[in-house]
Amino acid sequence: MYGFSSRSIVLCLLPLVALVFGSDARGDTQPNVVVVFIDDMGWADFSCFGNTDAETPAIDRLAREGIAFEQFYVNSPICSPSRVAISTGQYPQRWRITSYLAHRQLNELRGLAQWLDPKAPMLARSLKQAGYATGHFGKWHMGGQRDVDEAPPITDYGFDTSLTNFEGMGAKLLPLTKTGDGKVGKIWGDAVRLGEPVTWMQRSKITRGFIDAAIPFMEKAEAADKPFYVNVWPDDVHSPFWPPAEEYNVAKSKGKRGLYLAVLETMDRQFSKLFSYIRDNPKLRNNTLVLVCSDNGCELGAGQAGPLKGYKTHLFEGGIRSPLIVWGPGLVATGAVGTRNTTSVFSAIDLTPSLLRLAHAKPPAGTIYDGEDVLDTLLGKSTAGRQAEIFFRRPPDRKNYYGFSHLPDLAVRQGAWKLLCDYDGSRAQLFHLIDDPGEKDNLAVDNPQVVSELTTKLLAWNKAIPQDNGLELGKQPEKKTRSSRRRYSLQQGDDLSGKSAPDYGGRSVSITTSFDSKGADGVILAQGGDKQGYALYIREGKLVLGVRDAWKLTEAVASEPLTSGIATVTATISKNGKMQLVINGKVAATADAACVLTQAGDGLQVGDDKIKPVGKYTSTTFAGSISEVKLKFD
Ligand SMILES: [Ca+2]
Ligand SMILES: [Ca+2]
Repeated sequence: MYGFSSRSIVLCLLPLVALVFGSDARGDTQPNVVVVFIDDMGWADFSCFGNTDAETPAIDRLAREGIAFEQFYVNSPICSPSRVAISTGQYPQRWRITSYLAHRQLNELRGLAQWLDPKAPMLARSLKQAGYATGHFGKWHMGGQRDVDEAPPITDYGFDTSLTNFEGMGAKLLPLTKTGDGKVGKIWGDAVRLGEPVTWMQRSKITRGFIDAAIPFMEKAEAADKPFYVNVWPDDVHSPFWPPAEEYNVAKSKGKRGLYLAVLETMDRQFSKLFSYIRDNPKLRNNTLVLVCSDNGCELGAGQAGPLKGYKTHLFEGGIRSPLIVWGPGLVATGAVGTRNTTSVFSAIDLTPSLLRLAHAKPPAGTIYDGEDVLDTLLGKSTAGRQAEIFFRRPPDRKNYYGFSHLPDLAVRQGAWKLLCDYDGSRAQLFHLIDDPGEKDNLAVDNPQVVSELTTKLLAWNKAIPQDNGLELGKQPEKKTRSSRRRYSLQQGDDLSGKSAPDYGGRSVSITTSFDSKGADGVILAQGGDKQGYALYIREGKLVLGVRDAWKLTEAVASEPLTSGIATVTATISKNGKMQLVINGKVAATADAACVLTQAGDGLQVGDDKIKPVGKYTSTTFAGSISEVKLKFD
């Protein structure tokens, strides 16, 4: 038990949790389990967690009829690793998934696996082996996204069936967007390559789409007299924010947060269908456990974390603490219904061993979970937290983020204490989270013994698990002063990255080049990635000038294919985003990106586009010959 009332904590010397299950007697009943894992929602975003700017009545009702946990953690402040933790009961570092999975090259750069190894001890597989019908409905993001299109299907991870979004293999729902003026668009269309069938739906209805697939799955399991384990993991409330078109204009007038809150309320309304389906069916009502939490903290300017410091990607509480609601009228202790648990400290890795006991299921032979069985606490029969500390490591690519710089690399929560430090134990910060949940008052200097003992444990944990490239990527760059260089003369194969990349933010761009495509598609020049940047490329024989701004790609596409021989081209982007393509002295295309260019992290390449792609290419590396490229920024 944790002694929250006392600061004299016992630093227990338990090894990194060793919870090996023996054989469990199979019980008479195996409750159904539904896990709702929301994307990027802040700790204080449900109205029952203090949001006064929006209403979440469906979720609030679950909390009133169940238990709301205030000291629950996820095991990473970012998508993919948090998903691995809740799915396996193990720290995600063990599986080398420590930041969001992206393009192959970017995954390699950060020292990540390309996808979760299907050998991981998936909760789903253990439940399936115990007789459960298992279904995953929603965002996956544990492999199969961007150009990584040969990841294993979700059904290789212990699920009987799956329906996902743009970050997973197999059947999927992809989003249509609609603004207040009725303008319809599509996003993430590239994800079609990750598997079909694809159903295009309004972005604001996709959560309902997942629920509409989950309910028949549950009905079928019921009809077959099988217990079910169902994940409903919405894209909501992750950006970009697309509330229903009829709400769009009003929400947008309130800025990013207005759009976010409209998405949050829309999600809650959609979930009421799922919760009502379970609540109103007497057979399900008393034999189903529903858990609701968020995969990581909120995006800056969107959600909120109440008193907690920091955002998504940070190891501060705002990045890793999540609301948790547990509902199950036939399972939760009667006296605990409608209560708030403000003291029990545990985390997403603890759910796997807990749910296995609930289900009378066994882990794979030889599995050692980092998680502990806290089932009695989930059901309101105990207030014990996990015994061992909870350890955290930051995503390798998030040393500086959201205006925070030089962020700590590691963190540990033990009892009331939280320690954050760098990989080598330096720059320790120590907070007493009961007195100071906002991590304002660093008590490290006054508590050298606690700092020493927690640092030792934290470094030992970090040393024992696989590393990523966080140390290298987190090295502080020398203070970057804006480059005054405005003219560049470049050759095919040039790669200007890091400090040598041209500074184009807020400037106009002029590209003058001559090349012979020899009939090949490919990139003439690209700077940036799929969030910000610009590129000149040949696609299906036609020259294209592309500008990315906040993920949105605007293209000026030449109406006619290039003729054979050398082409002389001038491509310009004005300071306010007006684009023009001139081929052999004739204006071939214009477009308006309606933006001011923003400097991107990715560098500039001639004849290629490395890391993340700016444009939509049929071929990235250019097989033709580029005789020269002149770049000018004003
Ligand atoms: Ca997320
Ligand atoms: Ca790039």
